[in-house]
Amino acid sequence: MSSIIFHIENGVAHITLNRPDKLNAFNREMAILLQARLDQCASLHEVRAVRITGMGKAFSAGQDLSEITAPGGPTMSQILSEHYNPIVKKIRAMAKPVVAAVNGVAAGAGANIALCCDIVVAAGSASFIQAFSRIGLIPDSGGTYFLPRLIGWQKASALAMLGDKVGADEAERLGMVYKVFPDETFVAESMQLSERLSAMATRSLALTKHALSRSFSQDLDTQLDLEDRFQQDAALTYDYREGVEAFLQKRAPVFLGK
Ligand code: T3D
Repeated sequence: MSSIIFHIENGVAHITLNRPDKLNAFNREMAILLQARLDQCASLHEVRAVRITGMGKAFSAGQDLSEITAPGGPTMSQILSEHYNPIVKKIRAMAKPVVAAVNGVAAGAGANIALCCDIVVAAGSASFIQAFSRIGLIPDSGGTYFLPRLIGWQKASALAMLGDKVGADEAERLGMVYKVFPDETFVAESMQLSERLSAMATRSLALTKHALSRSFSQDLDTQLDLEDRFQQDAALTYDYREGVEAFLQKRAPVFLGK
């Protein structure tokens, strides 16, 4: 069985991290396979949203710590430059919404890969741990970038330094998570949300994603100019014409992602 399970349904690419015996901890194979699947998602027109989740009771326990101590295991530099950094960059560059459906514990790089997604939803029993400080490391996989932006400097400092476990409800309250669904309905509700995104005007969602990403490093004037350019781009799409026409005809729009 592959360490990444992949299928496409109703416009959604479902990516499942599949090393349940290791709480879906990342080894080199899983990281490289995930990158290949993300590339596929980016290039296939039929994929209009991506949902990433974990098999079994965890989302991901981060780096497989047995791999780094094994003879011939990847070096620290390889782990970041060849495994996690490309994953985070591919998720952020993807011109489609990426949903992290956090089904259980998300620790270390597993937590930060979830947090770099566009929308993070969690099962009631899920939790997040910046586990790095517990083993003498610093948050990687974008943790020092996304965490303070999501929850503010103070909370980010405390969680990164103390490595405390944050339950799903607290993660929602802090702003790490968009919504928490009860365990019993989590799969259905997180799939529904992903399918809702896949039926929307894909180009407008991509432009929204990129505009929001840029907003943290630009002043207001520059951001207003960017919105002007991006809006003109969105206005050239079939989906924009369809959205306006459907509104005027008092019917539901049928967006085609073009
Ligand atoms: O060199 C580098 O490391 C650079 C890369 C950095 C990126 C990172 O992600 S660093 C952070 C790495 N992750 C961690 O430190 C988390 C380690 N895991 C835990 O703290 C706990 O397992 C959890 C809090 C995630 C879950 O706790 P619990 O009690 O639900 O499960 P458990 O009993 O600890 O784990 C279940 C099994 O999964 C167990 O194996 P066993 O005893 O049943 O054979 C455990 O060893 C294994 N496991 C859990 N996490 C990892 C792991 N095996 C390898 N690597 C793991 N990260």
